[in-house]
Amino acid sequence: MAVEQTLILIKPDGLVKSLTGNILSRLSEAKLIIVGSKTVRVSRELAEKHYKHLTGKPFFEELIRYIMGELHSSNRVVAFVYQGEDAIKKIRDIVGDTNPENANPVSIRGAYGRITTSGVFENVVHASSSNEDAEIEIKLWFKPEDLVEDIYPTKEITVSNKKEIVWA
Ligand code: DAT
Ligand code: MG
Repeated sequence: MAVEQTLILIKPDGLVKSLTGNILSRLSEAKLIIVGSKTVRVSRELAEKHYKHLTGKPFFEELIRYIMGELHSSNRVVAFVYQGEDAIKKIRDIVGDTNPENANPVSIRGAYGRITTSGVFENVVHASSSNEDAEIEIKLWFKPEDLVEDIYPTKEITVSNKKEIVWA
């Protein structure tokens, strides 16, 4: 079995329901290591890139509003990169089925997810579903310097006239 990386997001419903600790406890059963973590404000651009594969679906706009926190007055998610043997499947098993009504009741989505009356799957967490998706998603949410391991090739570039915010 190969060492893999996977992106986990604690979505706005997970945060407003104060489930971070519970979710991390469940995920720790996979015995993987965390190589990056951050709290991220989710812009529409980031949301649309993350869910690019679902563009055109009838639920797309609500899904974007959900991940942006517009359904929960919380414009952030907490993102993690987990690494280890067979990480993607191990995490997906703990996370459960996409539809929280179908998810195993002991999975995170089965225990804490719900479907709203307007049909949004509020399923608490995101987890990458393949190596290809994991690479695209990790590169979207994290910069190389945010991770404590060099998991993908990097290059050095020189950016001039770039404004940067530093501590005052
Ligand atoms: P997953 O998050 O399990 O990888 P996905 O990538 O197919 O599932 O879809 C991304 C999100 O879109 C999912 O977490 C919830 C939402 N979604 C998917 N199918 C849906 C549907 N039929 N109705 C409402 N929301 C849906
Ligand atoms: Mg997916």
